[in-house]
Formats: sequence, structure tokens, C-alpha cells
Amino acid sequence: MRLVRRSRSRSSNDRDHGAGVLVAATGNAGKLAELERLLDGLGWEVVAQSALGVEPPPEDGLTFVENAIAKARNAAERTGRPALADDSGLVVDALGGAPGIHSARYAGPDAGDAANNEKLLRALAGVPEAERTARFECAVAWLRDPRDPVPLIASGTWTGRVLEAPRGTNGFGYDPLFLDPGTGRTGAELDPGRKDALSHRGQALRELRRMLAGAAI
Ligand code: ITT
Repeated sequence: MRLVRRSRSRSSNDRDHGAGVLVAATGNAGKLAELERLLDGLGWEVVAQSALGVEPPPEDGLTFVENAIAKARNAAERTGRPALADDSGLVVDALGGAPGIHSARYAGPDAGDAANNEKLLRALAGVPEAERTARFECAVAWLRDPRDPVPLIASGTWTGRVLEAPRGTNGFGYDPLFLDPGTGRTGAELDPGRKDALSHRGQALRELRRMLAGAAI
């Protein structure tokens, strides 16, 4: 994984925001790759917080937005740079919204994607197809500094359902089990550009880009 990457190109619709360093407040390599793609062309040098020695804060908020702000604030505080964080997760109707904000650690504090996916399949064993509806949620927060009183907040939702067996090898997390009904493909069967066009994270980052275009950043 490259930890520092300069955006390649700038479209005429993107304002020049100063091409400074933007700290990506995430330790999730799959998420970081998507954020880098979705920030491409803005002129920011995206640096992962781990490359700057930043440890993540506790995620004890009750909402995706609270956790996104906490992660971005922590990174901005420790680096003195603007920071962007994403808090996201899979909300499954038949499980009362679980794993939700606990998606990353659904199967335990050190659980990886495979264990989380296995737990999800076990929890949904016997649940018929029509009741396996789910959605990915994503909230992103951009803080100019740790005390920024008006952070930019954007969100996105991707609706689909949970399959009974994994399909595909792209993406990360629950992608192999999440079916996008419009394409008939799982998140892990979609190529990266197609996932970005549909996903909760893609929606949130496009909204954020619209905000940045009108903000004094
Ligand atoms: P950071 O907090 O360091 O960013 P994290 O993985 O702990 O990394 P979250 O707390 O936001 O991040 O949890 C997000 C989890 O939700 C992630 O680990 C996946 O299990 C799931 N998830 C979110 N977006 C996803 C996507 O696009 N595809 C598949 N799974 C996703």
C-alpha cells in the first residue's frame, strides 16, 4: 500500500484548494484506496494517518457521523493538518440494524473481514432472500483543524441484500456478500470504478466535493 499519493489530474470543475496535505484518518487499506480514488483531481496530497504515526481514537459514538468527526478530529489534532475520516458499515434489516456502527469488529475486537462475513452468514442462516435486505451507510467528515466549528459532513447509502454465499474478489469488508440489485453483482464483483459510481462512499465523496467547491478551504 502506498501511503502518500498526489492526485494526478485536476478537472476544470474542481477548484484549486491549495494542494496541501490532507490526512486520511483511516487504518483500513481498502477504504483508503477508495478515498484516494474519490478524491482524485482535487490537488490534495492524501497521506494516511499511520504514515504520520497517528493512532486511531476510540470509536464510541452512537452514530456514523459522530465517529467520523471523532476520527478526523483526532487526526487533525495530532498532525496539525486538515483531516478526512469515513465511518461506515452494513445495516441489516433482519438483524435490527446490526452490525451497523460495529461492522468492523462484528466478530470480535481483532476480527478480520473473513470472520465478520462468516458471523453475518451464521446470523442470517435460514432467513429467506426477500428478508435479507441491507444497506451500506457512510458518513464522511472533513475538518480544517481540530476545533473546526463547521466541519464538512456528507453521507451516502447503498441499498441491496445479503447473499447466502460470497461472490467476487474485489473490494473489502462485506463486499462479497452484498448484492447490488441493479447490476446483479456483489460489491466484490464490481470493478472499482463501478463500485465508486454506486457505493455509499462514492455518494458521500461526490457530495463532499460539491461542498468543497463552494467552501472557503
Ligand atoms: P477506520 O476506522 O480506520 O477507517 P474501520 O474498518 O475500523 O477503519 P469503520 O469503523 O468505519 O472503519 O468500519 C467500517 C466497516 O464497515 C469496514 O471494516 C467493513 O467491514 C464495512 N464496510 C464499510 N464500507 C464497506 C464497503 O464499501 N464494502 C464492504 N464493507 C464495508
